[in-house]
Amino acid sequence: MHRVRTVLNNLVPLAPLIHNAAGPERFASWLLRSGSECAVMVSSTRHYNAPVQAEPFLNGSSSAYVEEMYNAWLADPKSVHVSWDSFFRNSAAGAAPGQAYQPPPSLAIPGRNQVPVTSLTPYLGGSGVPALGGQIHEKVIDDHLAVQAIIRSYQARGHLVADLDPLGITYADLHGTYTDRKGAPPEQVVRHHMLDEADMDRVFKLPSTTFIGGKEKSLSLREILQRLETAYCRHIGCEFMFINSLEQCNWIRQKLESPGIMEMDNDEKRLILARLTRATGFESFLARKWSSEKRFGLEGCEILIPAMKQVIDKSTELGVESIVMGMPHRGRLNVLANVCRKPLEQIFTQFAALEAADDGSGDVKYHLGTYIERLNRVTNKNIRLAVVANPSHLEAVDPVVQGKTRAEQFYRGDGEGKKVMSLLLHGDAAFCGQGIVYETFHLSDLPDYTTHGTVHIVVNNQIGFTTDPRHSRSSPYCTDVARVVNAPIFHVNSDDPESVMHVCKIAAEWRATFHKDVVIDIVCYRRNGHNEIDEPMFTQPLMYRKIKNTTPGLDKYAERLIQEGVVTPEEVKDVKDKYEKICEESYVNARKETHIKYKDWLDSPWSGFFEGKDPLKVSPTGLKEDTLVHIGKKMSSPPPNAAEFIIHKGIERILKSRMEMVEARVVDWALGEAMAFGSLLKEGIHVRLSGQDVERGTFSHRHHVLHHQAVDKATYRPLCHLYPDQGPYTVCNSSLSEFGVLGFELGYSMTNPNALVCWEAQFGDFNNTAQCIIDQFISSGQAKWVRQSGLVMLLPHALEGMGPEHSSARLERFLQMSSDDPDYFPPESEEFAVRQLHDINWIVANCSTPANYFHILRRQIALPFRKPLILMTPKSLLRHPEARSSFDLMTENTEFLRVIPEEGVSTENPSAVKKLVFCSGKVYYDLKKARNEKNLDKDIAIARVEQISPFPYDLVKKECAKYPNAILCWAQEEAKNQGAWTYVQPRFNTTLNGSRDISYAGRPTAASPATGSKMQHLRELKALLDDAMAA
Ligand SMILES: Cc1ncc(C[n+]2csc(CCOP(=O)(O)OP(=O)(O)O)c2C)c(N)n1
Ligand SMILES: [Mg+2]
Repeated sequence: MHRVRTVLNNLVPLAPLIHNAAGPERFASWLLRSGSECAVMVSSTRHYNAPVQAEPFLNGSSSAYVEEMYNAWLADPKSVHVSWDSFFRNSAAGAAPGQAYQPPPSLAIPGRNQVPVTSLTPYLGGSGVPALGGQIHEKVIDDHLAVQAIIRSYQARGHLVADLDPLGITYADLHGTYTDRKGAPPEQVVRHHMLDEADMDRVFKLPSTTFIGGKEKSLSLREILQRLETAYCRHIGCEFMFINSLEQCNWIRQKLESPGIMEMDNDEKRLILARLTRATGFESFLARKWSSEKRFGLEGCEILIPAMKQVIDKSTELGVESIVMGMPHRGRLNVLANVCRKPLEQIFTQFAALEAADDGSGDVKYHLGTYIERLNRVTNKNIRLAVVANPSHLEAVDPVVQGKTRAEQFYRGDGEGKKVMSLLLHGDAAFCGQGIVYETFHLSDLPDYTTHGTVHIVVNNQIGFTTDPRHSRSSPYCTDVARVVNAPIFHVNSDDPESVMHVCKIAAEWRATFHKDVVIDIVCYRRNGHNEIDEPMFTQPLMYRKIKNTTPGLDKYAERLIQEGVVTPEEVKDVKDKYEKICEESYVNARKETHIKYKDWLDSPWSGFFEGKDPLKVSPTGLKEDTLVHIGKKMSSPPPNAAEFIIHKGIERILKSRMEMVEARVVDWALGEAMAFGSLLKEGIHVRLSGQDVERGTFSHRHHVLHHQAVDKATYRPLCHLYPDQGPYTVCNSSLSEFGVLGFELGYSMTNPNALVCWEAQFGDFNNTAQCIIDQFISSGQAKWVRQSGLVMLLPHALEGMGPEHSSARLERFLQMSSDDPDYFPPESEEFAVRQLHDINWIVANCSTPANYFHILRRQIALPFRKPLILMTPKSLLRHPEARSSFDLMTENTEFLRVIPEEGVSTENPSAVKKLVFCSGKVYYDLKKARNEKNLDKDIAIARVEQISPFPYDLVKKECAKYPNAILCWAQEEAKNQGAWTYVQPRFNTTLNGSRDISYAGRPTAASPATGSKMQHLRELKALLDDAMAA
């Protein structure tokens, strides 16, 4: 809240200047406050000062029209006819009488709530403004225009002087110093206005753009100003006039301006007090019992709890049944206790140093998630609340929450978001500092990503750790990022609980009405340091001196309600004591616990999924040939209404070649993928493929959406029309975001285990802009939060002479984060493979055939548990004539091959084989070609490690044993410090147990993933192939 002065300096208010001999006046100063205290004061830059009486059209009822025109012109000069534009411009520039006029368009019929200026004549008596012969004096018009502009000023900029900050340091600008300016808005807010005290009791017609009149169509200027001050300049500051929809602007005006709109009955007030008491009591209880524990308490913003409950109550009342929440550390335990009503025992046991009863590494208490189904006592409806577990990385959970919400809406058939909604909480510093917030906002209105409106609440304690807003943002408000999606933003003073409740109610109603995002910015403070053992006076001495002298919000509100006679002091105490007793009892029970259970903190339970399943049994992934043929043909056929649906000639060719493949019983990469997706759809599994340009495929190979060449938006998605009762298929081009979209898909994958959710990077290397989702959620999510995900990351990867970028998906990083032990060869058994998969954090693979790609995708669903799959995918192999697979490798009794052994002539006499080369991915085809060219087919065997992690120790051992006299080599196209080498080397050593060595053939170490020179690329490739083929 340190931004007001800066903003006001930049204000360009639009009120007309009306001449007055007394000179410019600040009228709010003579109305509402004394001395220099003033409300919005406008410095006019546009002068509507042509002597309008000289204009022949400015008389009678046309004045109302002119008034509307002028108002519209002020808002946007292009919104009016050019003749009006030129008239107002000329007039503002001071054109001589009669000169500004150009013939206007025909007069419009006066709209609802419009009153001809002539009808005001009776009101004008006292003000000495005569109406002569049916013609209104120009002052009447000017004064009405002025009043209208004033109203608009309040609506647009009233928030700048609203009393929003409980500390009263609001009025320091971003680069100023802290001073006690409470109640004293800056002098710079000047309205050069020529209406004077004598005008205050004149009555003005109200325009249709305000609701301050209630049923009244006109009010005195004094009353107008009073009501505008009440609506816009007290404890609520609303930014909404940038919203492009008139309907939405009017909706908000009505919610803020209607007389008496904020009135509450005593029961409502008592409810707020009770909730505030619990929120405050919870923190002070923890502070007393565990004074030296970090908990990131809510002190200074306890109102958050009643606020969230208000949003939930109202939303439930409006039909919502499930709320998915994401939030940072601040106040999280309080939210779990008092919003979700998580048993206090479970929270308190987290403070004791107890053993965990289940597997996993767990997480600190203020990161854990939760899931609760309970009765909402206010609305008497059942409601599901989930708080999604999150890492320390602020805001990273935002897109995850959105994905989870979207998935829940999808499975419930809630296409408009009426039943499921998301609620996101933010800190002020993180909300404006983290780019993921922007990425998440940009998903909010995309057809395949929208959650139909999110309520955002910012705990704006005016500090981030030790940094105050003067050093943490350049925007006036911490919430400005929300303006990009036209979300209304309600700033509200945390010390006025009723105002907070009012904006929460509006926010819930806004979401239910328009299904768009909305932001509540609770301006508050942080009573303690960043955490409870942190000293804030080191860095914010003035602010914290102020905080020390600030009465806690609960005490202020209790006092107020006592004064109003709503409660007695005894009642206040009673509510406090009761909650204290509840906490004490839970504390006693918690002390009896001997273990903590991570499962108590699961945010996405998959009820029924694991029950009755053999945890080590994988269903078959091979298919009946009929199914392959059926899907293959569908993927090769034009839309059923082919006669009307014009497809591109190139697509016709692709479909034809697909059909030829089906007839020849082979698949290429794209067809193999379609077989995997299609067959899962046949089994009722939902498949979702999301990422940049995935519909066509970056490399123009997929074509899952065919476009009518003559009709906009007419498309055909073959995979949606395979079987009448198939699972739903979603393929969607995403916004150009990785962090946001990958997070979203991860969230989507959390809702239902029976779905194949895939995210594809445009090129694999772009995954690094989503690194936080990879590190914090995908690789470690299960260990920290006992939450599984079968998300598939498709990462185009291979060095093909395209330069440093677009070559490497950074396979080495994924492998480095794999959790299997390089020194441990697990016991060999029938279940070797599935046990390994069960125990690892994720699967990393680099397939070289379409059949293997097909199987590994299907295996994601065939597994009795879920693991993320990180898949390096090819580029040139998409069209490589050898990178095709026969149906024979996909039919029943076939499966994913973790290692593809050599199948060529060298297998005829394995003991004569001189060298066994292991490799992975596309380089196999280069090696094979080089071997053939060098006539070494009998001498060298090549084995492909398709699943790199978990490492197929058993199969690698078998391959090595097959060629007892061969030297062993690992060949890769990546640099030595990249690719799989550093991962496989120790694992080969473990496999071989010191009996044989394995050498390296590949590029030398490098800082960059690939050269930018084609020539250099080819030279390097030749060298590595020579090396791999050398004896
Ligand atoms: C991405 C990220 N960077 C840095 C941090 C370290 N950190 C933890 S809390 C915090 C300050 C957060 O300030 P704000 O968002 O205003 O929340 P508050 O603690 O004030 O409630 C910082 C910098 C983090 N958790 N995440
Ligand atoms: Mg903060």
